[in-house]
Amino acid sequence: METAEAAGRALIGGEWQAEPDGRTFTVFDPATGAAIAEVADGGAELTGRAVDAAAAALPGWRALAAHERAGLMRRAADELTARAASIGATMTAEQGKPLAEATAEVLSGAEHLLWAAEETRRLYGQTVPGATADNRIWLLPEPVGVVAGITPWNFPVSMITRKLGPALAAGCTVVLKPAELTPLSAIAVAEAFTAAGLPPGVFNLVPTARPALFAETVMADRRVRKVSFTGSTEVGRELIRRSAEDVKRLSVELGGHAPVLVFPDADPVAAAAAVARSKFLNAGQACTSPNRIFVHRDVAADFTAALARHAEAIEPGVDMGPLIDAAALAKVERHVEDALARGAKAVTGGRRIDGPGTFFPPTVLSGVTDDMLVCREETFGPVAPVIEFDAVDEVVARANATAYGLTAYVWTADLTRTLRVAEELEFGMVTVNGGPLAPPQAPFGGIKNSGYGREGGGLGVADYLDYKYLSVGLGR
Ligand code: TXE
Repeated sequence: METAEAAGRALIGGEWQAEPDGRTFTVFDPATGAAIAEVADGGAELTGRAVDAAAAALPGWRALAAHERAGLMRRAADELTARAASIGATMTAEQGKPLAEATAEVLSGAEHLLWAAEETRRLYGQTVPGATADNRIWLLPEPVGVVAGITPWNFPVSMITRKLGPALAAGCTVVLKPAELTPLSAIAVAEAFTAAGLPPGVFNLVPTARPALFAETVMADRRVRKVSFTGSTEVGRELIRRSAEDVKRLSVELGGHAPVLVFPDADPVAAAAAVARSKFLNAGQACTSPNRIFVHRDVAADFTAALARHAEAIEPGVDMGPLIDAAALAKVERHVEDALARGAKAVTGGRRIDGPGTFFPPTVLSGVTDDMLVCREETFGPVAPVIEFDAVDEVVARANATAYGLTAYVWTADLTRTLRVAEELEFGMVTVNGGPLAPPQAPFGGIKNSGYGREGGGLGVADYLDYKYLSVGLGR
Protein backbone atom coordinates (compact mmCIF):
# COMPACT_ATOMS: atom_id res chain seq x y z
CA MET A 1 0.00 0.00 0.00
CA GLU A 2 1.16 3.50 -0.68
CA THR A 3 2.60 5.71 2.07
CA ALA A 4 0.89 8.94 3.12
CA GLU A 5 3.62 10.91 1.36
CA ALA A 6 3.07 9.14 -1.94
CA ALA A 7 -0.72 8.91 -1.70
CA GLY A 8 -2.22 9.77 -5.05
CA ARG A 9 0.76 11.81 -6.22
CA ALA A 10 3.13 12.07 -9.12
CA LEU A 11 6.81 11.11 -8.62
CA ILE A 12 9.05 13.74 -10.17
CA GLY A 13 12.78 14.02 -9.60
CA GLY A 14 12.44 11.84 -6.51
CA GLU A 15 9.69 13.98 -4.95
CA TRP A 16 6.01 13.16 -4.57
CA GLN A 17 4.12 16.06 -6.08
CA ALA A 18 0.48 17.09 -6.47
CA GLU A 19 -0.88 18.69 -9.64
CA PRO A 20 -0.11 22.45 -9.28
CA ASP A 21 -3.75 23.49 -9.77
CA GLY A 22 -4.88 20.88 -7.23
CA ARG A 23 -6.92 18.91 -9.78
CA THR A 24 -7.52 15.21 -9.00
CA PHE A 25 -9.44 12.28 -10.48
CA THR A 26 -11.23 9.39 -8.81
CA VAL A 27 -10.23 5.72 -8.90
CA PHE A 28 -13.00 3.10 -8.57
CA ASP A 29 -13.17 -0.54 -7.50
CA PRO A 30 -14.80 -2.35 -10.45
CA ALA A 31 -16.02 -5.16 -8.18
CA THR A 32 -18.26 -2.81 -6.18
CA GLY A 33 -18.34 0.46 -8.10
CA ALA A 34 -17.10 2.25 -4.95
CA ALA A 35 -14.70 5.22 -5.16
CA ILE A 36 -11.42 4.23 -3.51
CA ALA A 37 -8.95 7.09 -4.03
CA GLU A 38 -8.29 10.54 -5.42
CA VAL A 39 -5.17 10.88 -7.56
CA ALA A 40 -3.27 13.90 -8.94
CA ASP A 41 -4.54 14.68 -12.45
CA GLY A 42 -1.24 15.69 -14.06
CA GLY A 43 -1.36 18.43 -16.68
CA ALA A 44 1.18 19.95 -19.06
CA GLU A 45 3.19 21.67 -16.34
CA LEU A 46 3.62 18.55 -14.21
CA THR A 47 4.49 16.48 -17.30
CA GLY A 48 7.03 19.13 -18.31
CA ARG A 49 8.61 18.96 -14.86
CA ALA A 50 8.86 15.19 -15.19
CA VAL A 51 10.67 15.56 -18.53
CA ASP A 52 12.99 18.16 -16.92
CA ALA A 53 13.80 15.66 -14.16
CA ALA A 54 14.38 12.79 -16.60
CA ALA A 55 16.61 14.95 -18.80
CA ALA A 56 18.62 16.12 -15.78
CA ALA A 57 19.10 12.54 -14.55
CA LEU A 58 20.11 11.14 -17.96
CA PRO A 59 23.86 11.97 -18.03
CA GLY A 60 24.46 10.49 -14.57
CA TRP A 61 22.41 7.36 -15.17
CA ARG A 62 23.92 6.47 -18.55
CA ALA A 63 27.44 7.10 -17.18
CA LEU A 64 27.06 4.61 -14.31
CA ALA A 65 29.09 1.44 -14.64
CA ALA A 66 26.96 -1.45 -15.90
CA HIS A 67 27.19 -3.32 -12.58
CA GLU A 68 26.03 -0.22 -10.68
CA ARG A 69 22.94 0.16 -12.84
CA ALA A 70 22.35 -3.59 -12.50
CA GLY A 71 22.71 -3.39 -8.71
CA LEU A 72 20.06 -0.66 -8.39
CA MET A 73 17.69 -2.54 -10.68
CA ARG A 74 18.17 -5.72 -8.66
CA ARG A 75 17.38 -3.82 -5.48
CA ALA A 76 14.19 -2.49 -7.11
CA ALA A 77 13.26 -6.08 -8.04
CA ASP A 78 13.85 -7.14 -4.42
CA GLU A 79 11.61 -4.32 -3.19
CA LEU A 80 8.86 -5.37 -5.59
CA THR A 81 9.19 -8.98 -4.44
CA ALA A 82 9.01 -8.00 -0.78
CA ARG A 83 5.90 -5.89 -1.46
CA ALA A 84 4.22 -8.33 -3.87
CA ALA A 85 1.26 -9.07 -1.58
CA SER A 86 0.52 -5.43 -0.75
CA ILE A 87 0.95 -4.18 -4.33
CA GLY A 88 -1.19 -7.15 -5.41
CA ALA A 89 -3.94 -6.04 -3.00
CA THR A 90 -3.81 -2.51 -4.45
CA MET A 91 -4.10 -3.96 -7.95
CA THR A 92 -7.07 -6.14 -6.98
CA ALA A 93 -8.82 -3.11 -5.48
CA GLU A 94 -8.53 -0.91 -8.57
CA GLN A 95 -8.40 -3.47 -11.41
CA GLY A 96 -10.50 -6.33 -10.04
CA LYS A 97 -8.30 -9.37 -10.81
CA PRO A 98 -8.04 -12.02 -8.06
CA LEU A 99 -5.31 -11.46 -5.48
CA ALA A 100 -3.35 -14.56 -6.53
CA GLU A 101 -3.22 -13.34 -10.16
CA ALA A 102 -2.27 -9.83 -9.04
CA THR A 103 0.51 -11.03 -6.73
CA ALA A 104 1.88 -13.34 -9.43
CA GLU A 105 1.96 -10.39 -11.81
CA VAL A 106 4.09 -8.34 -9.38
CA LEU A 107 6.50 -11.27 -8.95
CA SER A 108 6.76 -11.68 -12.72
CA GLY A 109 7.46 -7.93 -13.00
CA ALA A 110 10.35 -8.37 -10.56
CA GLU A 111 11.66 -11.26 -12.65
CA HIS A 112 11.64 -9.08 -15.79
CA LEU A 113 13.63 -6.42 -13.94
CA LEU A 114 16.19 -8.99 -12.78
CA TRP A 115 16.65 -10.27 -16.30
CA ALA A 116 17.02 -6.74 -17.68
CA ALA A 117 19.52 -5.92 -14.90
CA GLU A 118 21.79 -8.68 -16.20
CA GLU A 119 21.52 -7.26 -19.71
CA THR A 120 23.28 -4.05 -18.61
CA ARG A 121 26.47 -6.14 -18.71
CA ARG A 122 25.77 -7.42 -22.20
CA LEU A 123 25.36 -4.15 -24.10
CA TYR A 124 28.01 -5.24 -26.54
CA GLY A 125 29.07 -3.22 -29.56
CA GLN A 126 30.55 -4.57 -32.77
CA THR A 127 33.70 -4.25 -34.80
CA VAL A 128 33.00 -3.72 -38.49
CA PRO A 129 35.62 -4.28 -41.23
CA GLY A 130 37.15 -0.91 -42.14
CA ALA A 131 36.75 0.87 -45.47
CA THR A 132 40.51 0.98 -46.11
CA ALA A 133 43.64 -0.57 -44.60
CA ASP A 134 44.00 2.60 -42.52
CA ASN A 135 40.43 2.70 -41.22
CA ARG A 136 38.70 1.04 -38.24
CA ILE A 137 34.92 1.06 -37.61
CA TRP A 138 33.04 0.21 -34.44
CA LEU A 139 29.36 0.24 -33.44
CA LEU A 140 28.90 1.69 -29.95
CA PRO A 141 25.56 1.10 -28.15
CA GLU A 142 24.12 4.28 -26.62
CA PRO A 143 20.80 4.88 -24.81
CA VAL A 144 18.21 6.62 -27.02
CA GLY A 145 17.71 9.20 -24.22
CA VAL A 146 14.59 10.24 -22.32
CA VAL A 147 11.74 7.77 -22.88
CA ALA A 148 8.00 8.38 -22.35
CA GLY A 149 6.00 5.25 -21.50
CA ILE A 150 2.20 4.93 -21.69
CA THR A 151 0.73 1.77 -20.17
CA PRO A 152 -2.73 0.15 -20.03
CA TRP A 153 -4.85 -1.05 -17.12
CA ASN A 154 -5.07 -4.77 -17.89
CA PHE A 155 -1.67 -5.64 -16.39
CA PRO A 156 -1.04 -2.51 -14.29
CA VAL A 157 2.38 -3.62 -12.98
CA SER A 158 3.92 -5.90 -15.58
CA MET A 159 3.21 -3.48 -18.44
CA ILE A 160 5.29 -0.93 -16.51
CA THR A 161 8.18 -3.25 -15.64
CA ARG A 162 8.33 -4.51 -19.24
CA LYS A 163 9.14 -0.96 -20.33
CA LEU A 164 11.23 0.12 -17.33
CA GLY A 165 13.51 -2.94 -17.30
CA PRO A 166 14.98 -2.61 -20.78
CA ALA A 167 14.89 1.22 -20.75
CA LEU A 168 16.85 1.47 -17.50
CA ALA A 169 19.23 -1.32 -18.57
CA ALA A 170 19.99 0.58 -21.77
CA GLY A 171 20.79 3.73 -19.75
CA CYS A 172 17.60 5.67 -20.55
CA THR A 173 15.56 7.68 -18.05
CA VAL A 174 11.79 7.42 -18.07
CA VAL A 175 8.59 9.46 -17.71
CA LEU A 176 5.72 7.05 -17.34
CA LYS A 177 1.97 7.65 -17.58
CA PRO A 178 -0.09 4.77 -16.17
CA ALA A 179 -3.67 4.12 -17.25
CA GLU A 180 -6.15 6.41 -15.47
CA LEU A 181 -8.09 3.33 -14.30
CA THR A 182 -5.09 1.85 -12.43
CA PRO A 183 -2.73 4.58 -11.17
CA LEU A 184 -2.46 3.19 -7.61
CA SER A 185 -0.50 0.08 -8.64
CA ALA A 186 1.84 2.34 -10.61
CA ILE A 187 2.39 4.59 -7.58
CA ALA A 188 3.20 1.48 -5.52
CA VAL A 189 5.76 0.40 -8.16
CA ALA A 190 7.33 3.87 -8.09
CA GLU A 191 7.58 3.65 -4.29
CA ALA A 192 9.46 0.37 -4.59
CA PHE A 193 12.00 1.99 -6.95
CA THR A 194 12.40 4.95 -4.60
CA ALA A 195 12.96 2.61 -1.63
CA ALA A 196 15.59 0.78 -3.69
CA GLY A 197 17.62 4.01 -3.93
CA LEU A 198 17.13 4.66 -7.64
CA PRO A 199 18.63 8.14 -8.31
CA PRO A 200 16.01 10.94 -8.45
CA GLY A 201 14.65 11.60 -11.95
CA VAL A 202 15.58 8.21 -13.44
CA PHE A 203 11.95 7.02 -13.16
CA ASN A 204 9.22 9.66 -13.05
CA LEU A 205 5.53 8.87 -12.80
CA VAL A 206 2.73 11.18 -13.98
CA PRO A 207 -0.79 9.95 -13.21
CA THR A 208 -3.42 11.78 -15.23
CA ALA A 209 -6.96 11.43 -16.51
CA ARG A 210 -5.97 13.57 -19.52
CA PRO A 211 -3.90 11.11 -21.58
CA ALA A 212 -4.11 13.13 -24.82
CA LEU A 213 -2.62 16.15 -23.05
CA PHE A 214 0.21 14.01 -21.69
CA ALA A 215 0.88 12.61 -25.18
CA GLU A 216 0.81 16.07 -26.74
CA THR A 217 3.27 17.39 -24.15
CA VAL A 218 5.83 14.59 -24.48
CA MET A 219 5.50 14.45 -28.28
CA ALA A 220 6.20 18.20 -28.52
CA ASP A 221 9.28 17.98 -26.27
CA ARG A 222 12.45 17.40 -28.26
CA ARG A 223 14.25 15.91 -25.25
CA VAL A 224 11.93 12.90 -25.35
CA ARG A 225 13.55 10.64 -27.95
CA LYS A 226 11.32 7.59 -27.71
CA VAL A 227 7.73 6.77 -26.82
CA SER A 228 6.74 3.26 -25.83
CA PHE A 229 3.01 2.57 -25.83
CA THR A 230 0.81 -0.40 -24.96
CA GLY A 231 -2.92 0.00 -25.54
CA SER A 232 -5.57 0.20 -28.24
CA THR A 233 -4.80 0.32 -31.97
CA GLU A 234 -6.76 3.60 -32.32
CA VAL A 235 -4.55 5.43 -29.83
CA GLY A 236 -1.44 3.71 -31.24
CA ARG A 237 -2.29 5.03 -34.71
CA GLU A 238 -2.64 8.58 -33.35
CA LEU A 239 0.75 8.32 -31.60
CA ILE A 240 2.37 7.03 -34.81
CA ARG A 241 1.06 10.14 -36.60
CA ARG A 242 2.22 12.47 -33.83
CA SER A 243 5.66 10.89 -33.59
CA ALA A 244 6.38 11.91 -37.20
CA GLU A 245 6.66 15.62 -36.31
CA ASP A 246 9.83 15.25 -34.24
CA VAL A 247 10.80 11.88 -35.81
CA LYS A 248 10.73 10.12 -32.44
CA ARG A 249 11.38 6.43 -32.02
CA LEU A 250 8.24 4.50 -31.15
CA SER A 251 7.23 1.06 -29.92
CA VAL A 252 3.53 0.21 -30.11
CA GLU A 253 2.08 -2.95 -28.60
CA LEU A 254 -1.58 -2.83 -29.64
CA GLY A 255 -4.60 -5.09 -29.64
CA GLY A 256 -4.71 -8.70 -30.75
CA HIS A 257 -7.32 -11.09 -32.10
CA ALA A 258 -5.67 -14.44 -31.43
CA PRO A 259 -6.90 -17.49 -33.33
CA VAL A 260 -6.68 -21.01 -31.92
CA LEU A 261 -6.48 -23.88 -34.45
CA VAL A 262 -7.39 -27.27 -32.99
CA PHE A 263 -6.61 -29.91 -35.62
CA PRO A 264 -8.26 -33.37 -35.69
CA ASP A 265 -5.06 -35.08 -34.48
CA ALA A 266 -4.89 -32.93 -31.30
CA ASP A 267 -6.05 -34.01 -27.84
CA PRO A 268 -9.24 -31.91 -27.53
CA VAL A 269 -9.43 -32.22 -23.74
CA ALA A 270 -5.87 -30.98 -23.17
CA ALA A 271 -6.46 -28.19 -25.69
CA ALA A 272 -9.68 -27.13 -23.93
CA ALA A 273 -7.93 -27.00 -20.53
CA ALA A 274 -5.20 -24.72 -21.89
CA VAL A 275 -7.63 -22.52 -23.83
CA ALA A 276 -9.78 -22.12 -20.68
CA ARG A 277 -6.74 -21.01 -18.66
CA SER A 278 -5.66 -18.40 -21.19
CA LYS A 279 -9.17 -17.29 -22.17
CA PHE A 280 -10.50 -16.59 -18.68
CA LEU A 281 -7.26 -15.16 -17.23
CA ASN A 282 -7.85 -11.53 -16.28
CA ALA A 283 -11.49 -12.01 -17.38
CA GLY A 284 -10.31 -12.22 -20.99
CA GLN A 285 -8.78 -8.75 -20.89
CA ALA A 286 -5.44 -9.61 -22.45
CA CYS A 287 -4.06 -8.93 -25.91
CA THR A 288 -3.00 -12.60 -26.11
CA SER A 289 -6.46 -13.90 -25.20
CA PRO A 290 -7.77 -16.66 -27.55
CA ASN A 291 -10.56 -14.90 -29.43
CA ARG A 292 -11.42 -17.09 -32.41
CA ILE A 293 -11.30 -20.78 -31.57
CA PHE A 294 -11.33 -22.85 -34.78
CA VAL A 295 -11.95 -26.51 -33.89
CA HIS A 296 -12.06 -29.37 -36.40
CA ARG A 297 -15.49 -30.99 -36.61
CA ASP A 298 -14.10 -34.42 -35.54
CA VAL A 299 -13.07 -33.10 -32.12
CA ALA A 300 -15.44 -30.14 -31.72
CA ALA A 301 -18.01 -31.84 -29.45
CA ASP A 302 -15.37 -33.14 -27.02
CA PHE A 303 -13.51 -29.83 -27.07
CA THR A 304 -16.60 -27.69 -26.47
CA ALA A 305 -17.90 -29.91 -23.66
CA ALA A 306 -14.51 -29.83 -21.90
CA LEU A 307 -14.22 -26.06 -22.33
CA ALA A 308 -17.70 -25.53 -20.88
CA ARG A 309 -16.82 -27.73 -17.87
CA HIS A 310 -13.77 -25.54 -17.17
CA ALA A 311 -15.81 -22.35 -17.63
CA GLU A 312 -18.49 -23.57 -15.21
CA ALA A 313 -15.88 -24.43 -12.57
CA ILE A 314 -14.82 -20.77 -12.42
CA GLU A 315 -16.59 -18.77 -9.73
CA PRO A 316 -16.89 -15.08 -10.69
CA GLY A 317 -15.80 -12.86 -7.83
CA VAL A 318 -13.49 -15.59 -6.51
CA ASP A 319 -11.54 -17.13 -9.42
CA MET A 320 -12.26 -14.39 -11.94
CA GLY A 321 -12.72 -10.66 -11.45
CA PRO A 322 -15.11 -8.14 -12.99
CA LEU A 323 -14.53 -6.31 -16.27
CA ILE A 324 -12.62 -3.08 -15.87
CA ASP A 325 -15.61 -0.72 -16.28
CA ALA A 326 -19.16 -0.27 -17.54
CA ALA A 327 -17.99 0.47 -21.11
CA ALA A 328 -16.06 -2.80 -21.24
CA LEU A 329 -19.11 -4.68 -19.95
CA ALA A 330 -21.34 -3.01 -22.56
CA LYS A 331 -18.93 -4.04 -25.35
CA VAL A 332 -18.91 -7.68 -24.20
CA GLU A 333 -22.72 -7.70 -23.97
CA ARG A 334 -23.02 -6.21 -27.46
CA HIS A 335 -20.70 -8.85 -28.92
CA VAL A 336 -22.51 -11.76 -27.25
CA GLU A 337 -25.98 -10.45 -28.19
CA ASP A 338 -24.87 -10.07 -31.80
CA ALA A 339 -23.58 -13.67 -31.87
CA LEU A 340 -26.80 -15.04 -30.34
CA ALA A 341 -28.95 -12.99 -32.72
CA ARG A 342 -27.04 -14.44 -35.68
CA GLY A 343 -27.54 -18.03 -34.59
CA ALA A 344 -24.75 -18.86 -32.13
CA LYS A 345 -25.62 -20.76 -28.93
CA ALA A 346 -24.42 -20.00 -25.39
CA VAL A 347 -23.24 -23.40 -24.12
CA THR A 348 -22.60 -21.71 -20.78
CA GLY A 349 -22.80 -18.11 -19.55
CA GLY A 350 -23.99 -15.44 -21.98
CA ARG A 351 -25.70 -12.92 -19.67
CA ARG A 352 -24.19 -10.34 -17.32
CA ILE A 353 -24.36 -11.07 -13.62
CA ASP A 354 -26.83 -8.82 -11.79
CA GLY A 355 -25.75 -6.81 -8.78
CA PRO A 356 -22.95 -4.38 -8.07
CA GLY A 357 -19.75 -4.56 -10.09
CA THR A 358 -19.17 -5.21 -13.78
CA PHE A 359 -19.19 -9.02 -13.77
CA PHE A 360 -19.73 -11.14 -16.88
CA PRO A 361 -19.58 -14.93 -16.46
CA PRO A 362 -17.15 -17.20 -18.33
CA THR A 363 -19.02 -17.81 -21.58
CA VAL A 364 -18.65 -20.47 -24.28
CA LEU A 365 -20.38 -19.87 -27.62
CA SER A 366 -20.89 -22.65 -30.18
CA GLY A 367 -22.07 -22.36 -33.78
CA VAL A 368 -20.05 -19.19 -34.29
CA THR A 369 -19.39 -17.93 -37.83
CA ASP A 370 -16.71 -15.59 -39.17
CA ASP A 371 -19.17 -12.72 -39.81
CA MET A 372 -20.17 -12.28 -36.14
CA LEU A 373 -18.79 -9.33 -34.12
CA VAL A 374 -16.91 -11.69 -31.79
CA CYS A 375 -14.91 -12.82 -34.84
CA ARG A 376 -14.45 -9.41 -36.41
CA GLU A 377 -13.45 -7.33 -33.36
CA GLU A 378 -11.44 -7.86 -30.17
CA THR A 379 -14.07 -8.54 -27.45
CA PHE A 380 -11.66 -8.14 -24.49
CA GLY A 381 -13.85 -10.21 -22.19
CA PRO A 382 -14.43 -13.78 -20.94
CA VAL A 383 -16.11 -15.02 -24.12
CA ALA A 384 -14.84 -18.12 -25.95
CA PRO A 385 -16.34 -18.36 -29.48
CA VAL A 386 -16.00 -21.86 -30.95
CA ILE A 387 -16.02 -22.06 -34.76
CA GLU A 388 -16.17 -25.57 -36.27
CA PHE A 389 -14.21 -26.22 -39.42
CA ASP A 390 -13.87 -29.05 -41.97
CA ALA A 391 -11.40 -27.72 -44.53
CA VAL A 392 -7.97 -28.08 -42.97
CA ASP A 393 -6.41 -26.33 -45.97
CA GLU A 394 -8.54 -23.21 -45.55
CA VAL A 395 -8.34 -22.65 -41.81
CA VAL A 396 -4.98 -20.83 -41.79
CA ALA A 397 -6.30 -18.27 -44.28
CA ARG A 398 -9.36 -17.74 -42.04
CA ALA A 399 -7.11 -17.30 -39.01
CA ASN A 400 -5.05 -14.74 -40.93
CA ALA A 401 -8.15 -12.83 -42.05
CA THR A 402 -7.76 -10.11 -39.42
CA ALA A 403 -5.93 -6.80 -39.32
CA TYR A 404 -4.23 -7.92 -36.09
CA GLY A 405 -1.13 -10.10 -35.86
CA LEU A 406 -0.07 -10.66 -32.26
CA THR A 407 -0.55 -14.25 -31.10
CA ALA A 408 -1.81 -17.53 -32.58
CA TYR A 409 -2.23 -20.93 -30.94
CA VAL A 410 -2.03 -24.30 -32.70
CA TRP A 411 -2.98 -27.71 -31.33
CA THR A 412 -1.65 -30.70 -33.27
CA ALA A 413 0.49 -33.80 -32.77
CA ASP A 414 1.80 -33.66 -36.35
CA LEU A 415 5.30 -32.20 -36.68
CA THR A 416 5.02 -31.42 -40.39
CA ARG A 417 1.75 -29.62 -39.82
CA THR A 418 3.28 -27.69 -36.91
CA LEU A 419 6.07 -26.29 -39.05
CA ARG A 420 3.94 -25.60 -42.12
CA VAL A 421 1.14 -23.87 -40.22
CA ALA A 422 3.55 -21.89 -38.02
CA GLU A 423 5.24 -20.52 -41.14
CA GLU A 424 1.93 -19.62 -42.76
CA LEU A 425 0.39 -17.86 -39.73
CA GLU A 426 0.83 -14.07 -39.91
CA PHE A 427 1.38 -13.41 -36.20
CA GLY A 428 4.36 -12.20 -34.15
CA MET A 429 4.05 -15.14 -31.74
CA VAL A 430 2.85 -18.67 -32.48
CA THR A 431 2.39 -21.18 -29.63
CA VAL A 432 1.98 -24.86 -30.43
CA ASN A 433 0.35 -27.13 -27.81
CA GLY A 434 0.36 -24.53 -25.04
CA GLY A 435 -0.88 -21.24 -23.68
CA PRO A 436 0.59 -17.75 -23.66
CA LEU A 437 3.99 -17.48 -21.99
CA ALA A 438 5.99 -14.28 -21.72
CA PRO A 439 9.30 -15.08 -20.03
CA PRO A 440 11.69 -12.11 -19.77
CA GLN A 441 14.16 -13.58 -22.25
CA ALA A 442 11.61 -13.88 -25.09
CA PRO A 443 10.81 -10.90 -27.39
CA PHE A 444 7.06 -10.30 -27.00
CA GLY A 445 5.35 -8.39 -29.81
CA GLY A 446 3.27 -8.43 -32.95
CA ILE A 447 3.02 -7.51 -36.60
CA LYS A 448 0.36 -5.78 -38.76
CA ASN A 449 -2.12 -3.72 -36.69
CA SER A 450 -0.84 -5.29 -33.46
CA GLY A 451 2.08 -2.90 -33.69
CA TYR A 452 5.85 -2.99 -33.83
CA GLY A 453 8.77 -3.19 -31.43
CA ARG A 454 9.51 -6.01 -29.02
CA GLU A 455 9.43 -6.22 -25.21
CA GLY A 456 11.72 -8.79 -23.61
CA GLY A 457 14.93 -10.43 -24.66
CA GLY A 458 17.87 -8.82 -26.38
CA LEU A 459 15.58 -7.36 -29.07
CA GLY A 460 13.60 -5.63 -26.31
CA VAL A 461 16.72 -3.90 -24.97
CA ALA A 462 17.87 -3.01 -28.51
CA ASP A 463 14.61 -1.02 -28.88
CA TYR A 464 16.07 1.47 -26.35
CA LEU A 465 19.52 1.70 -27.96
CA ASP A 466 21.07 3.59 -30.83
CA TYR A 467 24.26 2.21 -32.33
CA LYS A 468 26.77 4.95 -33.03
CA TYR A 469 29.04 4.26 -35.96
CA LEU A 470 32.57 5.32 -34.99
CA SER A 471 35.14 5.44 -37.77
CA VAL A 472 38.80 6.12 -36.97
CA GLY A 473 41.68 6.67 -39.38
CA LEU A 474 44.97 5.36 -38.00
CA GLY A 475 47.03 8.00 -39.83
CA ARG A 476 49.52 5.56 -41.28
O1 TXE B 1 -7.39 1.55 -24.36
P1 TXE B 1 -6.59 2.91 -24.50
P2 TXE B 1 -8.80 1.32 -23.60
C1 TXE B 1 -7.61 -2.74 -26.46
C2 TXE B 1 -8.77 -3.63 -26.09
C3 TXE B 1 -9.69 -2.71 -25.36
C4 TXE B 1 -9.51 -1.45 -26.16
C5 TXE B 1 -9.86 -0.18 -25.44
O2 TXE B 1 -9.41 -4.08 -27.25
O3 TXE B 1 -11.03 -3.13 -25.36
O4 TXE B 1 -8.13 -1.43 -26.48
O5 TXE B 1 -9.20 -0.08 -24.18
C6 TXE B 1 -3.84 5.90 -22.89
N1 TXE B 1 -2.98 9.66 -26.26
N2 TXE B 1 -6.52 -2.78 -25.48
O6 TXE B 1 -9.80 2.33 -24.03
O7 TXE B 1 -7.51 4.06 -24.47
C7 TXE B 1 -4.65 5.53 -21.69
O8 TXE B 1 -4.63 6.56 -20.74
C8 TXE B 1 -2.13 8.95 -25.51
C9 TXE B 1 -5.46 -3.70 -25.75
O9 TXE B 1 -8.53 1.22 -22.18
O10 TXE B 1 -5.69 2.74 -25.65
C10 TXE B 1 -3.93 4.28 -21.23
O11 TXE B 1 -2.76 4.65 -20.51
N3 TXE B 1 -2.50 7.97 -24.67
C11 TXE B 1 -4.26 -3.42 -24.92
C12 TXE B 1 -3.52 3.63 -22.55
O12 TXE B 1 -3.56 4.67 -23.53
C13 TXE B 1 -3.81 7.71 -24.57
C14 TXE B 1 -4.50 -3.02 -23.52
C15 TXE B 1 -4.44 2.50 -23.01
O13 TXE B 1 -5.75 2.98 -23.14
C16 TXE B 1 -4.78 8.43 -25.32
C17 TXE B 1 -5.58 -2.06 -23.40
C18 TXE B 1 -4.31 9.45 -26.19
N4 TXE B 1 -5.14 10.16 -26.96
C19 TXE B 1 -6.56 -2.00 -24.37
N5 TXE B 1 -5.99 7.94 -25.01
C20 TXE B 1 -3.22 -4.51 -24.99
N6 TXE B 1 -2.34 -4.39 -25.98
O14 TXE B 1 -3.18 -5.41 -24.16
C21 TXE B 1 -5.82 6.96 -24.10
N7 TXE B 1 -4.49 6.82 -23.83
